[in-house]
Amino acid sequence: MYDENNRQQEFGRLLLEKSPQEVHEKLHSMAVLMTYYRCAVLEIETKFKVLDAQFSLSHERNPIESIDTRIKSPESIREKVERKGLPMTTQAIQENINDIGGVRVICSFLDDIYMLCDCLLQQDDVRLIAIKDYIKNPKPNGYRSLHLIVEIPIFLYNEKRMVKVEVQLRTIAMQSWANLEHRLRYKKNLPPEVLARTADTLNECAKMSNELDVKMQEIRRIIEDGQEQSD
Ligand code: 0O2
Repeated sequence: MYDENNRQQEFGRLLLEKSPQEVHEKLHSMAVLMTYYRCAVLEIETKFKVLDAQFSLSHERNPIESIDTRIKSPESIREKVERKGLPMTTQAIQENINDIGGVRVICSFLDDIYMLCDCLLQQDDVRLIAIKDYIKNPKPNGYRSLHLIVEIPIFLYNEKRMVKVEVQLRTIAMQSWANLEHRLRYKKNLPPEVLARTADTLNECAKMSNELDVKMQEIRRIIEDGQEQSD
């Protein structure tokens, strides 16, 4: 880990050494890196689309409501690199920032989240780096979602590269809560008293959205059981 001194030295050195050629090279290497993440995100998105299509053929229903993909913005990468006290180099970024490529999968039901997670992790080109289960262990503010950091190969014309992608799996109810919370409070630097005044209600809403997920799951189980009996 770089400390503040190292970081300042690095910035100083860059300023002194910076020539148009160097700036061009730095920008180019960053653009190349972002292309790798874009390819990896495409690969993961396709894997989920394939699972959804296959599941819809065999079970006549789609476990996935929608898939969003994103590449972290340069400002957001810089903010995270600085927060972690790292140098702004492509190597440090690749080794330490795991969520540059992001895939968010919105599922119909709670069970679908874990089913899709298992299906993805069973694939032999997918390596699990980390898992955070904010569904079983919600964040103190109520945030729920299943987060995976996975590494997959991308095949370029002259090489194979391993690239990390963050996958977030959540239900429609979790997505609605997270969207609104993101808009209202997430990283907003609000005064502590405002955070305190809204915390309980926000948590209550998270619990209600969890109840909704559990009840909808139960309704689906009853319907599926009923269908099996009538077949
Ligand atoms: P944005 O704006 O959505 O891109 P780490 O990567 O382990 O060093 P980090 O990034 O805090 O630490 O990991 P974590 O906890 O897994 O969170 C990553 C992402 O989850 C966030 O990305 C959000 O998308 C989402 N998230 C986490 N906590 C919350 C929350 O309390 N509310 C909402 N709405 N979303 C949350 P970014 O890059 O922080 O933000």
